[in-house]
Amino acid sequence: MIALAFCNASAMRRGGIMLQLTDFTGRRAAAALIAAAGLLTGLALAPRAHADDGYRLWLRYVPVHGAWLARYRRSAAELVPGGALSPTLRAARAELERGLAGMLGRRLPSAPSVTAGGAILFGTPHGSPLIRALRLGLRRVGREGYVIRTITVRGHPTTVIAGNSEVGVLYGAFRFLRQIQTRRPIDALDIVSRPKIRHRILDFWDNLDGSVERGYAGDSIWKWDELPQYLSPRYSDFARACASIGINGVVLNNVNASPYVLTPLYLAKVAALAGVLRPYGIRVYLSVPFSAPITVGRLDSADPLDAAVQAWWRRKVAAIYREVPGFGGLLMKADSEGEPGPENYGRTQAQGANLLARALAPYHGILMWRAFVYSTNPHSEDRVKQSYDIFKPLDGKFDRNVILQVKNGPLDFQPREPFHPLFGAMPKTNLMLELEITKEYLGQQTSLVYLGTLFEEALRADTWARGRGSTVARVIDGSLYGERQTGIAGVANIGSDRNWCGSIFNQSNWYAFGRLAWNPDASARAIAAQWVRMTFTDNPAFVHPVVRMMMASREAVVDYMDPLGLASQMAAGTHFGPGPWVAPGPHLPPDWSSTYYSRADATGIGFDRTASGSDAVAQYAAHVADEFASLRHCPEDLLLWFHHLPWTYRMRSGRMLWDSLVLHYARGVDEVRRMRRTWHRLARYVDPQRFRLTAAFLAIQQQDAEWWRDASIAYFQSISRLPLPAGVAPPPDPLKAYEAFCIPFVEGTPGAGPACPPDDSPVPH
Ligand code: GCW
Repeated sequence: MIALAFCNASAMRRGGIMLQLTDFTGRRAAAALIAAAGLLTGLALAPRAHADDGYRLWLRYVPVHGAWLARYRRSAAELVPGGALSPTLRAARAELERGLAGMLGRRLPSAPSVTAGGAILFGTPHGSPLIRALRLGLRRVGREGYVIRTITVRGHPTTVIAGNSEVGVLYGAFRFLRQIQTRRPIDALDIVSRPKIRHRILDFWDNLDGSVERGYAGDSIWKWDELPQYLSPRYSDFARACASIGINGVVLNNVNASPYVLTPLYLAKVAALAGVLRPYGIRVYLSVPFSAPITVGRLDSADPLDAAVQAWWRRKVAAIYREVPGFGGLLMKADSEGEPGPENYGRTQAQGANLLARALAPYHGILMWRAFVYSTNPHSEDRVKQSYDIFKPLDGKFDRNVILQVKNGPLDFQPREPFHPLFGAMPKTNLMLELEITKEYLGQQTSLVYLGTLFEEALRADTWARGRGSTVARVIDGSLYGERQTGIAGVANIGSDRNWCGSIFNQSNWYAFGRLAWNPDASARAIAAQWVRMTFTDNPAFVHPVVRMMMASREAVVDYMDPLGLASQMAAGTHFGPGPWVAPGPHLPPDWSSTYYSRADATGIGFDRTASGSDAVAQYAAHVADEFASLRHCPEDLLLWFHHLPWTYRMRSGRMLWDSLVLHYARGVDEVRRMRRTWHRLARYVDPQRFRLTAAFLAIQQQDAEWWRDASIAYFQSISRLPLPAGVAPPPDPLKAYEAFCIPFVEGTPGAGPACPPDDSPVPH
């Protein structure tokens, strides 16, 4: 059959959206035809919406119409800067001008003082005697917070946007604009806000050669070859987007760090970037390799107790601060995945961390030391226990400017993991949370997966360290143990793609990260709704179904990839697509394989982490350990993470475990189908460009989801030997076809990708 259709899943993934004439038969053809038809119907319905390439993110500032417009115009008539315009206040003014001109359709005049109703006065009490005299109670908002209040000044109703620092004012300006973007009143404001977490950081895994490890949005946005002479306008647009959600730090380079970043050649480039980001309240940080004293400093050791090594780091850090005023500090991945570390010298992680922390301390710099430390030891009984075992005994041994950066789960950013047992277990150590915004394990660039719910789940997890309510959020915002160096990091999903994140919906994950970093108690649903309003439209006929779709999207991916607490079932290396059959081999350590985690055999499936197995449950506080260890109380969505169970085990629903597993895979695919249907109904509310991109990506996601479902069912059925539950169709291809199928190149995968011999056999359905 000749049809206008998408090409096969793999080619489509790697080639982006391709419509092409191709010759094939089968289910995919039908699906693709339906997709194409849906697309055309959608386009026919679309109004004359302007093309939008997604560059403006959630800062689109499109015109307001109707009653709101008149209302807003009354309250926004002139801009009054409170005091001299520093670069930061200038950025605030520029944003207010841009946003209000876009939304209210007129350029606001600037006035030296309040002269009319509807003035917007912005500044700090330090810069403006008028703001000082207003007694806004700014002490409550700390260094970075803000107050926005409607107040009468010289008889005129005025909006005051004030903070103790200029960056607080900038944050307030964005907050004020958001009020309009989301159609909230602005004529009687009394908003008080301050961030609950001090260091709100994006970690870029960007290499100096322009590639991005686990990046699915093109190359790095940092153009090292052009720096320091040319500063792309993208840098300041990036900074605006970050400031709009309160992000105040950026680690520029990959944790698998190149030593070159510490050389004068690159430090000059770093300084240039820092200069662009500084007015937006963003500090720059660098990842560095532990071996830098050897590779860059030509010493013969990097031993943290060696005086020459200590002196080298002191000199290097001093040079960085000379070159980059306001530099934030360093990030270190040591003793992990081949990276050197203190272990090479028989020293502890704390000795390694304190080496750098002491060099940074005179400048108030921080050292973020990653807890993602493990050795791929074939004899280790349970990889997920390693980080706790290494760090827990070191509690209290780290200097005050060290923050231990802990991934949300004990394994590695899987679609679902229990919280990392270090949270709550290190009362005498600063702990920050590391989340992955880039969707390495969640479908990468094309899948629509809103991570707000995953982040929320991680933050709300209750460690029970000091009784009920000792959530991860309380650990990292310092309210549980009173740390002052609090932090949260997200591995960025930003690249050189015009739309920044590879897809429109991936932008929501950057947004959600920033909002939750500011307030870890915020609701993922409310954040999604705000994002949709600002990114697309305020029309409830669009907002509600799209928010529903986003809220269900992460569970869908869990269902079709790793249901019931399974983890790490993907293809090795690329981390894209199913690979439940991946077993340890001469070049693959056990804990990089899938079978190590599923432990599927004739007797059943799952990893026994109770006392009869690896006893990883014992790393949690007693209440949590008991819950996870008990079959009655263990959440079913983590069941196979903690228990090895017979295929015939009865779930709470009364269903057999095997049936339940299969139904989860099917449910995940069904949800993606529903997402596609929802999207196709909404064409009339979206410009054709963003509509089409999203529609095509959802079609890809459906194919990926079916591939995951079919391959996983085929594999596990070969082990369980049980029939499929009623209503579930058998996988269309034999297991060996799925096993043989291999995608050689995947964006963002380090190296050349896995060894995939060129294969001439047909792509599985
Ligand atoms: O999940 C793994 C990724 C690696 C990454 C590592 C880490 C930067 O597959 O690409 O390396 O985590 O977090 O250090």
